Amino acid sequence: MSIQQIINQLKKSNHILLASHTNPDGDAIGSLISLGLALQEWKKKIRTYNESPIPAVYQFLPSLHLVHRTVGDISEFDTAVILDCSDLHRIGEAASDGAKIPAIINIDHHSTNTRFGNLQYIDPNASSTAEMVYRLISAMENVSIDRGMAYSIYTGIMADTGSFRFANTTPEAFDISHKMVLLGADPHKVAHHVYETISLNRIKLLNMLYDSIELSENGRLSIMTLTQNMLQTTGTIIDDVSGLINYAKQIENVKLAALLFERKRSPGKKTGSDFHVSLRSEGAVNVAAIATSFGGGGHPNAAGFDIQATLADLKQTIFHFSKNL
Ligand SMILES: [Mn+2]
Repeated sequence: MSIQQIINQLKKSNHILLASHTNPDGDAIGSLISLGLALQEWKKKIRTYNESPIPAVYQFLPSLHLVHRTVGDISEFDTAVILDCSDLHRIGEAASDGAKIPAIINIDHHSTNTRFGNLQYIDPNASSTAEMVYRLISAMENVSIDRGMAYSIYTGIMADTGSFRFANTTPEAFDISHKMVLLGADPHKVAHHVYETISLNRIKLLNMLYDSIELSENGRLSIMTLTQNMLQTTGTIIDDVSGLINYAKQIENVKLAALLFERKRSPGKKTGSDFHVSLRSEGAVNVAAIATSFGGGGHPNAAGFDIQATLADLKQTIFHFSKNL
């Protein structure tokens, strides 16, 4: 699928819905805003959508007011662009209605992408969806990347590469970031907002999260647990799960880290709660394969899935994977 085919579709579209995954990270937000701004340059009628609140650390991004938490009347859209989602369902509750939009463009860098939609632009070698959006915008006539787009693209790449530390930190990631800095994105400002601003309540939550860490017998698997009770006690809302799990992964000798996030507490103890499980690994340990076996997806070293279980059962299931490490 060529970028040009996507550009042709966008050109003939009148009303475009742009959406990225729930519980958005920097890449989901950055790619959403930057492409939205570029399409506005084309004088297209757009609606940028994300079901979840934007995490506090990303509130500094220019043009964040563009992002709505409702889709509005779905029949008004002739085209949808789905960003950073391995599956259409990742956009949340709007997915079933969204599937009815006549043209669906799927732009993503997850190797587990299900290739949904009418037009796909999938590149597992891209550092981030923001990098792919950069390539797309660069190919759009009469659009020049302004400061707002530069901030969004830079933040997307920085977030998905873990500040240029992860294995997806490619020459292209640096090259595009360099260009974005020249166009006005201030790396210190981004880092300050994303990493150096933290509330006391958040510190208290981190304290509980550290305390929740358990190691497998061989010390190679770590589990961190985040419950609704912890959020309530500390008065925090969950925004960036992807950032939290790194604490469990940093532990010496740990090859696989899991964050068990209790999304919704179940009323009855027997049925368990709704959990989102985030997985991170080192080297050859493929967590995308584990996540896929539970109906989820992701990258070889960063993946996740949803499951309904009791916390005790879920821990046992996850600890089982330590035997192969
Ligand atoms: Mn991404």
